[in-house]
Amino acid sequence: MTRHATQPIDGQKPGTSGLRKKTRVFMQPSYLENFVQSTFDAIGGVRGKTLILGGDGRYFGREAASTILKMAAANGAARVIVGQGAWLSTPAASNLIRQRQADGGIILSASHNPGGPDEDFGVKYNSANGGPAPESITSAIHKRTQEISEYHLLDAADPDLDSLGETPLGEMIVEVVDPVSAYADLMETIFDFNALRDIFKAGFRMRMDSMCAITGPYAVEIFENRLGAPAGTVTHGTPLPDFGGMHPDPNPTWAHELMDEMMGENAPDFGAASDGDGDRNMILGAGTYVSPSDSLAVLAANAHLVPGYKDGLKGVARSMPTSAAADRVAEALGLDCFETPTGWKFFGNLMDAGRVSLCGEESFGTGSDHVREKDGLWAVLMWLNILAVRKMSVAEIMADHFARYGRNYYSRHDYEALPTEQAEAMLDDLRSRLGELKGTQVEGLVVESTDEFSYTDPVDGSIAEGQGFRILFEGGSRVVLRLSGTGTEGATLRVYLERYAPGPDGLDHDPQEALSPIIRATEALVDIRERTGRVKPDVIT
Ligand code: VG1
Ligand code: CO
Repeated sequence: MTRHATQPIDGQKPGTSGLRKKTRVFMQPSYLENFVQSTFDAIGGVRGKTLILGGDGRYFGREAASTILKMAAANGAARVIVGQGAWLSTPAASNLIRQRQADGGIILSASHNPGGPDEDFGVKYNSANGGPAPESITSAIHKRTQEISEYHLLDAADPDLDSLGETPLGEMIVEVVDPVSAYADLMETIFDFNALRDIFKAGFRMRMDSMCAITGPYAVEIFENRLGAPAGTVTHGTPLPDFGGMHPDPNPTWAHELMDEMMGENAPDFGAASDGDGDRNMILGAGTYVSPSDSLAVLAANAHLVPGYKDGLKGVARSMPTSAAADRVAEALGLDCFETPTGWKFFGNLMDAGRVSLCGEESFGTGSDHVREKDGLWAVLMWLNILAVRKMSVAEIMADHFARYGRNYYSRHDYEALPTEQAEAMLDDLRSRLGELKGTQVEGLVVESTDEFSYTDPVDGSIAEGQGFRILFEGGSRVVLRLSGTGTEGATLRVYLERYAPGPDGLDHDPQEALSPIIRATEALVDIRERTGRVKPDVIT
């Protein structure tokens, strides 16, 4: 018996990055099965296909992987390549899809959301290019979840996910691979590992906080084993089902242990952290925090120093709420610069078409066309390689960058778990007033223009509407507001604040202070605190 009758389940609509729900929701009978079968159906079935499967090691990942393998077998798949222990970081999964020329892959992760029976789980489908499925596919999946009547699942024992090698599961081959080696090999083709070995030999000190999530084994292999960094360079390096209670979101709030060390006495030269599934990164120097938007700009300006990009970049892309710091570099280098909606899936077409090689988001995501996902450890290696070549500290590189290009002061304020109706009403109200705001004087600023961001993909012409509200002030400051598409509880309002300082003066202010007129103006225009009853944001990055 491989056919199982089922009924549609409400709410299986993929968000910014796959379907994310409370783990217990995913553990309900048929919940995972419905979504996976709908995914298979929406991509025209998996008969004869090869898929990649793995996740970030969070609670329920192993069980989910077993179920998906039995479903793939019952649906006629030829082969599923799965990371040992059902582990694969998101960029490593993307790499395997491409390297093994698979038809697609399934990633089990809720990324930066906490894990455990009472926390979050997620499932995401990636296409044959290695990138997150575009909206055409995610909407087809959602549509299918609303009409599904049966799923297929092989009646078999749970497959062995721990022994490397091939085993049959029904007619299908399950191939268990080392999750780390192919990815680490790829990194060796991009970066100057000899130069990196030399700086560690000379005493360069680094701290990599893997936050008890998936990058631990990758980071130990790359930094400690292959590059010779001392043991203990990687902290929280063992992936745990509940991330040891950590919230694996690499930002100053959640990676506070690393922050304390990097801002304290005798700090290491360089610090970094990554998220649950290994696609995000935070970059720090001794006493220095690098905002993700600035990190993207620095990588764009220095990429040619890294062997993998020695011939220069094809172009740069950033998500709309990301600061324009990268645009200034692109302009100086004569590169195209694209502005996409939030979510990595919007970069795929640009990379496939060879129009960009570097992409980034303000949410601690940076990556290149070496895979089709953002890539945390890749970003760390980019920085290391640039530091090794320029022989400067992180603080010196930042000061030099700002002196050359000016500084885009930037911050994101998140108001989490708001009642959904309240948050939606607040933004609906803003939408209705948006046209009238032009010319408004508020807190010493004048509103220059407003709009709701809509994106037309330059490659396939597809349109994504309603991607966030933009209020631009005279003089180049702006605020962007949008609701998160990755949360599992109520609504999260994200407020993105930006102000440009051309220099040479005023380049080393505290960002919250530099942005305070825009923060006050936003409050006056949108009334966030009044309407939500919150006195301050939950998370400031
Ligand atoms: C957030 C970020 C977005 C990122 C997405 C997935 O989405 O803002 O930039 O691509 O998470 O990242 P949202 O809709 O909550 O703002 V990951 O590392 O969680 O896959
Ligand atoms: Co992630």
